[in-house]
This record gives sequence, C-alpha cells and structure tokens, in this order.
Amino acid sequence: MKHTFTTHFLLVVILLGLLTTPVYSKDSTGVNYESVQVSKVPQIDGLGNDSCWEQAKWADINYLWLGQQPEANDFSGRYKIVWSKERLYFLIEIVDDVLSDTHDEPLVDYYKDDTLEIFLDEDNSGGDHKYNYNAIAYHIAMDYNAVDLSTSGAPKLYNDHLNIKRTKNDDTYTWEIELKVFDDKYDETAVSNQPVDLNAGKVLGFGIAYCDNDGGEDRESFIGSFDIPGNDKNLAWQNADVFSSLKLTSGKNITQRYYVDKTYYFVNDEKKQMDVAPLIKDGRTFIPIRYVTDSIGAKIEWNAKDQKISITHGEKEVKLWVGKSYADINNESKLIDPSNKNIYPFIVNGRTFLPLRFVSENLGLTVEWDSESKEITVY
Ligand SMILES: [Ca+2]
Ligand SMILES: [Ca+2]
Ligand SMILES: [Ca+2]
Ligand SMILES: [Ca+2]
Repeated sequence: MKHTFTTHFLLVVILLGLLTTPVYSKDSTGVNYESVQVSKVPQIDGLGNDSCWEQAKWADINYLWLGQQPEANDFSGRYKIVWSKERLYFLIEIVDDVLSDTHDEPLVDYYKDDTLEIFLDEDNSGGDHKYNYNAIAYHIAMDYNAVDLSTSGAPKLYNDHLNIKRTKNDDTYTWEIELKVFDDKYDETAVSNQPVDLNAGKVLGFGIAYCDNDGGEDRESFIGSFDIPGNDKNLAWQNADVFSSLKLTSGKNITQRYYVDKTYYFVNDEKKQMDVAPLIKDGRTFIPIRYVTDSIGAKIEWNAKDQKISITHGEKEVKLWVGKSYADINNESKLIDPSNKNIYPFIVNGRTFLPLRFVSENLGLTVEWDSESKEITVY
C-alpha cells in the first residue's frame, strides 16, 4: 500500500493526541476498593460502632484535585464501604478544622461550601455523565441536600437516593450514608425509579471527594479518593472515565465454625448460640442451614407447599427439597451424594436439616472437617 501525505499527516495527529491526552485506565490508576457483603446492615446514625463496619477496611481520600494541599488538621479523610443486596453503605470520616456553610440556596454554588461528593457509575462503563445518568456525582451539602446536574443541565436534588446522618467529635465528622444504586435508565421525570439489585462480583465505577471551604467564598481544596493523571484534575463531575472502581465481594472473609452436637458456634471470633446442634446422619453433617446463610448474607426462602428451600448468594442459586436426594444448582439438577441416596434434607422437631458440606460448597464456600474436635470450618 502506498502511503499518502494525508495518511502520514493523520498518523502524526493521532500520535500527538496520544502524547498530550492523559490515558485513564481504571485498573492501573484507580484505587480499587473491595467491599464485603454484610448480613446485618448498619444503623444510619452517624456512628461507626455497628458490627458490620469491623468487616470493612479503611481507604484514604488523599489526592489533591484543586487548590492547595491541606495539612492533616485542615483536611484529611477516609472511608469504608459495605453492601447488601439492596444498598451500598458508606462510613466516611472527615477531619476539617473549619466547617463552612454559607451558600444557602441548595442549587446555587452548591460545591463552594464544605461538600462531600460520591461518584457512582453503576455498570462501570465510564464515559460522559454531565447531563445524563450514565453516572451520578452526588454533591452532598452539610444539610444533606444531594445535588447533581439533570438532563436539562440544571442542578437537581436527589435526596431520595440517600439516607444520611453525620456526627461531630472535635474536628472529626463521621458521615454514615445508605445509598440506592440506579442504572443509566434512570428516569428523572418518573415518580419513582427502582434501584438495581447488587450482587457479589459486581464492579461499579466509583469515587469519593471533599470540597474543603474554611470560610472563604470558594473551596480552598478539592481532594479525591483516587488519582486523576494530567493537569486538569477536576473531571469526575462530568466524566466517569476517570473514576476508580468498587468491587462487591461476598462475605468470603467470614469464617464460621460449628461443632457436632454443640449448640454454640463462631462467626469469625464471635461466639453465637443456635437452638439446635448440628448432627451426623449416614456419615454426613446436617445443620439448620439458616445459621450458615445468615452469616454470609445469603438469601434463604422456604416454600412450605413444595417443602423447598431456595438459597441465593451472589450468582449462585441452590434449591433443595425435604426428602429428595437431588438438588438444583443454578437450575441444573445434581445428586446431593452420588454414593448415597439417603442424603437429603429432613425435618426434626420442626427444624429443617440440610447437608452442610453440599450446600456450602455449592454456594462457593470451602468446608473443612476436623474429626478429632468434630469441628466444621466454613469460609
Ligand atoms: Ca451506625
Ligand atoms: Ca479545612
Ligand atoms: Ca454507566
Ligand atoms: Ca472546611
């Protein structure tokens, strides 16, 4: 093929473009936060003393996007995230020496006061989100008004997406936030929109930022939870390409320990009590499975008419029937124990006992058995 002047010229233009435009790559530049699913969601009271918060790790809000680099007592911030099937939960701790809230109109200059921002791109698609719902940038004011730009370009309140409480202890402000997640089909003219269901393995575009104003007309510093390469770092409000990513994981870091014929058990190091003990039948350990599924945040349903137990955990769905030696695993039929047709769910004293190893392993968990201590470890 003969190269013409035009193709050469185009190549040069493209190469120059590559050299001068920062390349945003979520995997290489994003702070990828892994959030664990919790069975007991936090009480939204601005206090981080809920047990679920112990399962989550802190991450920093420490990248300067605009203004001057703050000292630690001027601004510092960190956050934790946990999730349930219905909601995301944030615990955000902000140290700020002067709280400034002088712009009274919620939709005018709303980012010039002290403002907490949460960025969310439900399907991690990236791309422009300035006047659409490809992603949302919640600008949360001190009075909990949550603002972003609507499809008309005008700022709009999205207060019904969030439940927010904040407490103060000296210069430390603790925000606790419950957030509904909406996809890009969000209809701002509808009376109500249905938030999406969350599941393990889901990845969202995400970020947190803080506008720190200490008494002036405008914010002095704008600090984010992820790095934005290049000179222009004030991009997250309109471009989801720069977001970092948030991965939802199952409660796999939860270790449960059960003991045959004992009614106590452990979830991590917390000792708990069950009303009936695990037992051995035909060489297999059986247990009222709700203890296991509740500990990892799985959903369990009992259908009395069909004597059916349905368990859903992330992408996994396990169905079993009382007296039936087969189960449905994601709609595929499977024998519970190919070597023994007597292994099936049964009822004793009104309690349904399920084969512990079979159910746990088909939910993606690992099971270990210690014959000496009769201890079953599930993680
Ligand atoms: Ca709380
Ligand atoms: Ca400050
Ligand atoms: Ca999107
Ligand atoms: Ca401030």
